[in-house]
Amino acid sequence: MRGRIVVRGALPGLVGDVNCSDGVNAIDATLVLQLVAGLLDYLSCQQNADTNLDGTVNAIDAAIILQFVAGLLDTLPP
Ligand SMILES: [Ca+2]
Repeated sequence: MRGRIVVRGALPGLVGDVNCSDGVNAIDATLVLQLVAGLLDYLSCQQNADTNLDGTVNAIDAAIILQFVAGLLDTLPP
């Protein structure tokens, strides 16, 4: 589309919502694991994947999402 610049990943989003669904659930954890395993090249809202804000996306972030979904964590980031 001419004359239009779309910048994805620059807007702040809901931490843990890696598929831009406006919610955080086990699907987000699954997507993070698929990214880490190399099954996916990127996530729709990958900027929300670093749930512990340590600068990397790994299985720990998926575990944190699941802990949040299970009610073990009150907030994301924890
Ligand atoms: Ca992280």
